[in-house]
Amino acid sequence: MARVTSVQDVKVGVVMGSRSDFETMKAALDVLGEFGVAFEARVLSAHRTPRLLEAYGRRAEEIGLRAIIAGAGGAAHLPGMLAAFTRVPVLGVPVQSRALHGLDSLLSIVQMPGGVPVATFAIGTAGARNAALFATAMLANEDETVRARLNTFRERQTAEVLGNPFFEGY
Ligand code: RP5
Repeated sequence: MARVTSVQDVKVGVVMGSRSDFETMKAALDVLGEFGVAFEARVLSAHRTPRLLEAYGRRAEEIGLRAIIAGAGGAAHLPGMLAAFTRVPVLGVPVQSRALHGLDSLLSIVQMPGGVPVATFAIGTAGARNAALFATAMLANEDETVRARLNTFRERQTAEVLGNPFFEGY
């Protein structure tokens, strides 16, 4: 995991609406750790801790966050409300809900009114992973080390697919 020596080092904030989102959002933390991107992670709820959410949004720019990854499920207002409080780009991850399999989360996050953007990713762990890769790509624009790591990752991923054998006989 990325080592953080002071709050000023933190580049990406990862927030989730409930502890129950951790299983999904862990995928984002793993990717950031893999690329050596310094992050902070916490539970923050649009409905259960609205004042804390506002404070987090207002502080985001001040501490130099380059992106906030926000995961929530069901009536998933966390990413949108954060975007209302900060100009720091918000990357929304719809967590899979039990009742509607995450379609509710996806629509709650993606259907923002014009003027308050949230970049919305796939439902579940693929979305959490991709949100972290996206944040890493944003940081790669300003950080040579992160850029090199991302290039290596992409090359390896391609090589793995090309290295797959044909399924002979099928
Ligand atoms: C949302 O409600 C959370 O993001 C979570 O996905 C969902 C359910 O939360 P719990 O009842 O499990 O705490 O706010």
